[in-house]
Amino acid sequence: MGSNWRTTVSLLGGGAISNWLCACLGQDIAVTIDRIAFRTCPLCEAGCGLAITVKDNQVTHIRGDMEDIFSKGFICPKGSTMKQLHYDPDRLLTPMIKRDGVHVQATWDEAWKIIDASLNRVIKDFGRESIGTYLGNPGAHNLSSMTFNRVLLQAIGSRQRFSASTVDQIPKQVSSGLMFGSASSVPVPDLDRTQYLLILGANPYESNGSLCTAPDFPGRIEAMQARGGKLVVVDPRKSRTAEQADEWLAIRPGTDALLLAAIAHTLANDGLQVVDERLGAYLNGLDEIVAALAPFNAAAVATATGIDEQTILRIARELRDASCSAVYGRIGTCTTAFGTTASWLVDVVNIFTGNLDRVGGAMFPLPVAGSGNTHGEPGKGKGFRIGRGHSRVSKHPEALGEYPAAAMAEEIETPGVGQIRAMVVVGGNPILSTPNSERLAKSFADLDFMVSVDLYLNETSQFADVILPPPSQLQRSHYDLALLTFAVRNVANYSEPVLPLAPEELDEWQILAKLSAIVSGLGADADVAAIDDLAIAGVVQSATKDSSSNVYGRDDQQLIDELSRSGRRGPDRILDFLLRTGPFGDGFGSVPDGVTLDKLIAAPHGIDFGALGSRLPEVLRTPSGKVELAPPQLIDDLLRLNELLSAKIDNSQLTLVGRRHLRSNNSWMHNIEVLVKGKDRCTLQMNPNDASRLGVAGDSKVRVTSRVGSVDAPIEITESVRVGVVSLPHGWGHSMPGTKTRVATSRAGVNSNILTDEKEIDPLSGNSVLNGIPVTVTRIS
Ligand SMILES: Nc1nc2c(c(=O)[nH]1)N[C@H]1C(S)=C(S)[C@@H](COP(=O)(O)OP(=O)(O)OC[C@H]3O[C@@H](n4cnc5c(=O)[nH]c(N)nc54)[C@H](O)[C@@H]3O)O[C@H]1N2
Ligand SMILES: Nc1nc2c(c(=O)[nH]1)N[C@H]1C(S)=C(S)[C@@H](COP(=O)(O)OP(=O)(O)OC[C@H]3O[C@@H](n4cnc5c(=O)[nH]c(N)nc54)[C@H](O)[C@@H]3O)O[C@H]1N2
Ligand code: SF4
Ligand SMILES: [Mo]
Repeated sequence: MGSNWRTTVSLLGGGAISNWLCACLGQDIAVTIDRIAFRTCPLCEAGCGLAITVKDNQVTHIRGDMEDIFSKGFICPKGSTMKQLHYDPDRLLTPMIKRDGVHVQATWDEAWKIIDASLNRVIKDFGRESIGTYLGNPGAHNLSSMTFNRVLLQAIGSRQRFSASTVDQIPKQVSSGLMFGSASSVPVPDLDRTQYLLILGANPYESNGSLCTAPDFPGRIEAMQARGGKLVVVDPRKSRTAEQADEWLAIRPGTDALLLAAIAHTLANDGLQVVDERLGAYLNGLDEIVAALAPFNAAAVATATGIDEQTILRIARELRDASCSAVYGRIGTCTTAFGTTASWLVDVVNIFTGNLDRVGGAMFPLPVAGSGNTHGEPGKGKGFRIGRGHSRVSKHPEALGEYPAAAMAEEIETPGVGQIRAMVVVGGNPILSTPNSERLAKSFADLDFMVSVDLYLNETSQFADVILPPPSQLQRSHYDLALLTFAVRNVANYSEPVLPLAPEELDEWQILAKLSAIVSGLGADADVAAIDDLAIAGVVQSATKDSSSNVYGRDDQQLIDELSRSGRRGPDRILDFLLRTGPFGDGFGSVPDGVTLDKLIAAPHGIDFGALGSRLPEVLRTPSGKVELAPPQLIDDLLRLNELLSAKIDNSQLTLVGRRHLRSNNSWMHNIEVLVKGKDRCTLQMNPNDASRLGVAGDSKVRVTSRVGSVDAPIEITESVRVGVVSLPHGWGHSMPGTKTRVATSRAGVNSNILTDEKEIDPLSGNSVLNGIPVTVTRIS
């Protein structure tokens, strides 16, 4: 498979691209260019289009693709660093195996043999439940993982499943599942048309947005303000997004659910006329929720949230009275003890203002491929459940087929049937990303066996007996199967690989398929084609059996043959099927103008299927066919929330929150010099009032201590954090021995998850509490 060079070279003869190139690069450089490849950036959720200049099969430049239908040339400083990432001398190119405690290069054959012997020995001695898995965040941006991680989990056959979801967005998926019947049905703010946006605990000026795919999120916010719209940001820090806001509300960490409950209460108390008019027909449980909200009036929550009564009443009414409005909550609302309840209340407020499923409000995307809410009977379904099983040690309920990442250490440490003896980690760095990292690191050191599929020898993969390196981001095809399901427009972009695989390299899906074959007992020499054929057969079968699918009743083998005629295998073949059977698909001929992978390949800047449209009630998959406003688990959780109202506030207690920086990406892009150079970013931010109370000066180093651990960090005194709040970014702490990330190690910083507490979780979703950690700060002399 090549990349898009033929299309682009022909465009270079004239037209927009060549003009742009000449303007950007100068005529003389432009003429020596071999090709420009177009590729969606997979680093964060924004999915910006990149234009990648390749000379003699070497990437020379990366810029924003001006013609990308969604991002229109926008990129952030990370986008162009796919080049540095690809050429990073520390990136692993061969498997690594641990010999006498040291990682050495190995061949694939050696690696497979060790894995075959060791994993299957653990399975034989202790059973499948003794294999734990942790899937990391980059998998959500990776077509190979999106299509083959599931195959691997099934092949392993253990319930000991963990992922970065439980240190991230799972509360929003659980609340969406309970309300709308599918965890895929997450409403997103209709950014380009809204006139009032209330953001809680998200900082898209640094993060570029999450569960709301919108390249150039900042530009879209500024366009809203330019057309007279208002931005209100709720955040204990004056983040860059808060700086841009028309109003900043410096909330006390962990209390967003109270604020949202009070906003909903105010709207209900005022009469809810809007709901009756527009959404009434689709709602279940309105009376229950209104009754359950009774204790949470604006006056009652003022002290706990730190936001005064009048402000709360005003914001509620502004949301209702705006021509259209949307409430959007992210990390700061999800990674708290009330993550699911806060996520639910976000949508309750959107409903109470009449703005759910409405232009300019919070809307359901209609994803072009692979969404859980575009198949099955429209408008009705089996609904969504949590707690279909419980974790072995602490009995945490299952959510979305996994257990809390916070429970990984105890599951590894605690003897008994089902104790985890071996871990398979795919694209994850839990030693820096999950709570009480020091405990987790100790437990990882005690594993009988571990495999990491990772680009780097880093804090987590250093524990692995075998590390299997996927190719770089530029050497694989791409389609944002996960993130496009949360996009503010219905769009589709496919990218072919920009650079070829080297002869000894395997694509990531081949690695995952081989691991699947090995744990299935097919041996180290197993052929991955058989696993691939099983994977496509499974996907095809579920569609041909689905009476609402455009291929319902068709012959499976005939469809597979048609898909395979192109020579495609692996993720691309599966993607073609998902596109063709999706809401815009060609249905294998039944919809002649419908989309196929070939059509996407012919459109290297993507295809725009338009602005979001109304999807109620078709989007619902609840048994009632209604929006469940008052799921019992969530109504019950309001009792727990009520306790927060009366909790005593200790004004001398400091509370730790996190933050992100535009030039970072969780834990793993700190090995790119251009991104980390400049002044130290891993500082503990503290308000001047707290600093003077504690006697710390601007050049001090301080020790931050929580229930579980302690780290030393330089202080940064700033008005941008609320009094009583300190902030330390996550993803740093690259000083562990045994790693090989030389740039990162030279600017190691400290790991904020040494401070976060694995015992503190949102009981409904199992999500970790990563914000609002009680800490003490002392000066180090
Ligand atoms: N540059 C960059 N971009 C990224 C990432 C990255 O690491 N770096 N990571 C990517 C990933 S995986 C994700 S999930 C997204 C996350 O994207 P966002 O959700 O936008 O995440 P953050 O930038 O961490 O913003 C969270 C905000 O919540 C605030 N906060 C903390 N506690 C509370 C609280 O109790 N209440 C309220 N209201 N606010 C609180 C913090 O101060 C912070 O400003 O970003 C993605 N994009
Ligand atoms: N305190 C605190 N902790 C947090 C957060 C926070 O806000 N505060 N945010 C949380 C969030 S939102 C998230 S998503 C998690 C992230 O948690 P993780 O997913 O565990 O961590 P990442 O830093 O994303 O590390 C990803 C790993 O994947 C590797 N990698 C990169 N690309 C690929 C690839 O294409 N294939 C493979 N196989 N490997 C690859 C990298 O080298 C790295 O080792 O962190 C969470 N942790
Ligand atoms: S905003 Fe995200 S997707 Fe866009 S260039 Fe930056 S890292 Fe890539
Ligand atoms: Mo995340």
